[in-house]
Amino acid sequence: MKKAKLFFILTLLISVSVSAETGYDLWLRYNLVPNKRKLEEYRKVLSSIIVNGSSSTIVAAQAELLNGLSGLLGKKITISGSNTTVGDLIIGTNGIQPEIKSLLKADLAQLGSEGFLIKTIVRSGKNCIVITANEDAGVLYGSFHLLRLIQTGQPINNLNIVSAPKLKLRLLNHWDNLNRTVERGYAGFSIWNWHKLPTYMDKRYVDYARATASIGINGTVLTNVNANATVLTNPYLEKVAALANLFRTYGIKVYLTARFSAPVELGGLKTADPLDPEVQRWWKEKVDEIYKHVPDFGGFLVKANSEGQPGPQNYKRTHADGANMLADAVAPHGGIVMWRAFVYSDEVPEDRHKQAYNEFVPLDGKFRKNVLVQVKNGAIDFMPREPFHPLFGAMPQTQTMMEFQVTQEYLGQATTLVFLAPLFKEVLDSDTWRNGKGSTVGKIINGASQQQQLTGMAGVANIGNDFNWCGHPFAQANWYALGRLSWDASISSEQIADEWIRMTFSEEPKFLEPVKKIMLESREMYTQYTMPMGLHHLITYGSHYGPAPWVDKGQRPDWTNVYYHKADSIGLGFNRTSTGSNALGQYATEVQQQWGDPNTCDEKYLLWFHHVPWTFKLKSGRTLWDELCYDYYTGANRVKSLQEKWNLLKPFVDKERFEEVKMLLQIQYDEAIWWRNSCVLYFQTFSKMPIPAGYEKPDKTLEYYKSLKFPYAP
Ligand code: GCW
Repeated sequence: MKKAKLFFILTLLISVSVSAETGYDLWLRYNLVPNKRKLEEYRKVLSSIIVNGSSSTIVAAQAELLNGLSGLLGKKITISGSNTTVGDLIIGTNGIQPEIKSLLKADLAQLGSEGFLIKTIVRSGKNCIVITANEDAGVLYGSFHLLRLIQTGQPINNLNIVSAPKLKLRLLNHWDNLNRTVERGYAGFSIWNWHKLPTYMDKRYVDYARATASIGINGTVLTNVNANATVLTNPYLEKVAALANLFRTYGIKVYLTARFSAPVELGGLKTADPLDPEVQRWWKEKVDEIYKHVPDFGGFLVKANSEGQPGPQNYKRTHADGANMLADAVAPHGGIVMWRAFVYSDEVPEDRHKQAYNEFVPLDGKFRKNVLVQVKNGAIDFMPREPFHPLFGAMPQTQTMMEFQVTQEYLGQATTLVFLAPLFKEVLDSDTWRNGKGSTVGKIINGASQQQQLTGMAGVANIGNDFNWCGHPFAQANWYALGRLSWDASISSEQIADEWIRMTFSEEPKFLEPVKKIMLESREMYTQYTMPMGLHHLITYGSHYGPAPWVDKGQRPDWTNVYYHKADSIGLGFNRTSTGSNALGQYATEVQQQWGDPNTCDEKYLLWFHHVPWTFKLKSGRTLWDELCYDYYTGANRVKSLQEKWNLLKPFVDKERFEEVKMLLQIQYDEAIWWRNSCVLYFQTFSKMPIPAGYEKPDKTLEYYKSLKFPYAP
């Protein structure tokens, strides 16, 4: 009795001590370090900063440290110029005293242009921390890293950190339109206020840049790949320049999407044929104009001849012809072209899975040095789980880069808690076997298993003008994860979750540990009740919100769902083996062996690669039909227990975010039941088998689920 009372009072005390939060500050909250012992330690180590240099980047690093440290340590931090010789923290590049520089010479040599060094050294008998780099951006990254160490409760007494990014291009791709709608955006409207730019600079731009730089992202593609040529006109280039000027400070380069038909639409030419000299001249002049506005413009991202976008094939030219024409235009300025491999045609009666490979492999070796082919993680389209894209490693003479989707188009949009680091890592760690065992996708794209001068990873952003940026409070973790993994793909999902929770919510173990578990299992959970055993593409037509396995009509067959699940009286799944579409044949032999036999294929890909009879026995001993029901019911039940787990965490989280997540979990649960019931009822019309005993029967009919309409889903 007494104990219970004490617990109640303690709970109350903790809950009043957590202050109101909107989520706007993301992982850069800089609240007072809650652990008294650690706080004392940090306070002892840090009181003053010596700042060398006055570039805007160094000034930004200084501002971040000042703001961050004074918040975290709850004390005033003094800043002095480089003429002071003794301080607790020394930051800078060139201005750093020569004797310190020579001490760190060997480390500096490993850093490249963006890496950083954080080291404890002794100066005049006193310990001090140095953050240095070869370029100022490195100092900014290092400053964020030091803050992260404190935010996550790490010791900072004896630091020796040498960190350099493994990939050169670490980008966000915004699918943002000029009218501020965001394609597949679930967090409000675009943060780019094109109408008010360039004169009105929203404070959000600075906070976006801070958050983005804090996780090592160094580029942003501002506009949708379904491109609008207007962004290439002078008034818009002025707006782009304003953003680029701001982002430069944070080491972030600006890129644009190029609409392939722009020479016709803007230039009044009769053609956009990439081999036409007039067209080439138009692009060269356009590019020169862009560089006048943005001298360090990064280059173009292009979606061509895909889903109705114009491209070189309109003129019987290849993707290489198109990419190279643009590459030649940007090359003199040091720009690059990222040419997307997300192509498939409804005129080709071939499994959509195979089309990108079929189109691109013959072009291997034909792209210019400043071109990267940007490949989605899987061959269909950002499903909750896909085997890695067969193009990785299949173009040894071509630089390929990764495209992940951070926005949760097929993963419950902004009403579902899904932590994506495990998805990203699953793909990066997949072995392509292209150059023998261990040539993982991660090593292909970082140039370790295949020669690549340019390397990169992009994530389709989940950012909008919602107060908390990403719609769902936990969706922020996916933006965070993309950045951390693009810097270093070897970081574990667990570490990323751990850091993010500590920085975004709390270090309290009673909160941290359960939330980490929730995050780490969230993607498996979602996959279990939306794409069991690799069953894919069952979403509503157009909005991609919720289940609709019955969709059998659409603008093109591969936009329907029956195309993918192939349910019939015999069984379920897409036969992609040699007796079917043989998409499997596009992988290395070892991979084919891994997935080729339904009896040995990893069950998470079973229905991705095989059409399997309803009576087929799974490892669990259950038949396919029973296993399907098991997955739908178990997955949905897991959401229920997720709700229960979250409810127990109330004492450790601010009221605002607690309630927000609680409400969203209720939506997620309702959606899980919707997935379960509609899919089980629908597939039952083929299996003709009963829902196994012990499972509650759906309370609504299949007709009811089929009748649901969502005309205003985002
Ligand atoms: O995932 C699909 C989306 C489209 C998107 C396309 C692409 C930008 O449904 O909205 O268009 O992929 O990646 O190009």
